[in-house]
Amino acid sequence: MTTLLEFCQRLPKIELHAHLNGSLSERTLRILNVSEHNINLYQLLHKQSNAEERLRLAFSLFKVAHDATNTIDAVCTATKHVIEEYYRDNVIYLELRTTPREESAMSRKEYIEAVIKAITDQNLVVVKLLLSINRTHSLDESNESLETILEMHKLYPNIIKGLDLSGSPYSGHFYKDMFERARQQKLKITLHCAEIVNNEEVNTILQFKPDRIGHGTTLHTKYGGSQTNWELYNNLKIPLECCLTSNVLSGTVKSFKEHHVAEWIKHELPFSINTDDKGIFSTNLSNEYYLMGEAFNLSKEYIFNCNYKAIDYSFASDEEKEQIKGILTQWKSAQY
Ligand code: 6MZ
Repeated sequence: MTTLLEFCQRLPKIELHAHLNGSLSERTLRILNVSEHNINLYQLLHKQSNAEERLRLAFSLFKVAHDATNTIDAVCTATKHVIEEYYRDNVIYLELRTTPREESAMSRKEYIEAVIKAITDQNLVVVKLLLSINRTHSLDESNESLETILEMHKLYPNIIKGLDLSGSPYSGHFYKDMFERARQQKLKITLHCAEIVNNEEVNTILQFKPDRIGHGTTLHTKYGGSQTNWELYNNLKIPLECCLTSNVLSGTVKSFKEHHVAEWIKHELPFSINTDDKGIFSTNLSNEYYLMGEAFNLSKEYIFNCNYKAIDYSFASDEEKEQIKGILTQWKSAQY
């Protein structure tokens, strides 16, 4: 009889919310020649007791990863190692997201090409790329980024599947028109939403009807959401990308047992389980399923179904979805 953790580890998994530069493990940081001093900064997150400070600290840690991936080769190496680590965790379908960056040694286009090279050079995992707009960047910078993203999407329509809005929830904007434009060009849209209480913006995001929502921590009235937004969400039933460890460690959720996914489980609303930033938060997808299972006393059957449903929320083609469902069904029948 396998334990719940073993079950979660063996399960072929679907990851829909993973930021490339938040996913660099200590091992990858060392391969990229990051100093031990900077690697040790990652441990600070576990020691900081003030919740708001923890979220801010998490955002400052991205700087370490960004400094380590400021050349074409480093971006390619980082992506390769991230994919291999997902593979070792039995992830069979991965949607990796990243913010195209312009550095002195590379353009945004070269950044995206480096990530795509690492994706196409391997055949361990089916990987799709979502490109992110950072909500804290200026409108001009974001527009420039969008131009490149749309151009690259035309070149790689089977790899680049979506546009994401991310970045520190404490500042910045949701530039609706930009996402509307991307949607018209057939990119799927996923937006970080309600990481902190911000009911006005949440309402604008819900009215926009993205294909998926990241976190949604304060959507429910119990966590500061407005009645209007919660009712609207319940009508729309947009799949939620949940990231338990990230939310607990960054302090937007008090504990695993108090995680808002409880409401999605209770009301049978659509959600997927994800890692967010497996490097920064020292986790992996097996661990995330295990933590949810433990916190809410869920059966292996429930966990299997939860992971299976994530396929439908993914941005894969219908044919790819059927193939992945086939792998899961076969795996399940081999268990009994
Ligand atoms: C919002 C997040 C995030 O894009 O350089 N990012 N944005 N909320 C979160 N929850 C904790 N975790 C990561 O990966 C790092 C970037 O992803 C976004 C931030 O903009 C961060 O700079 P990339 O690959």
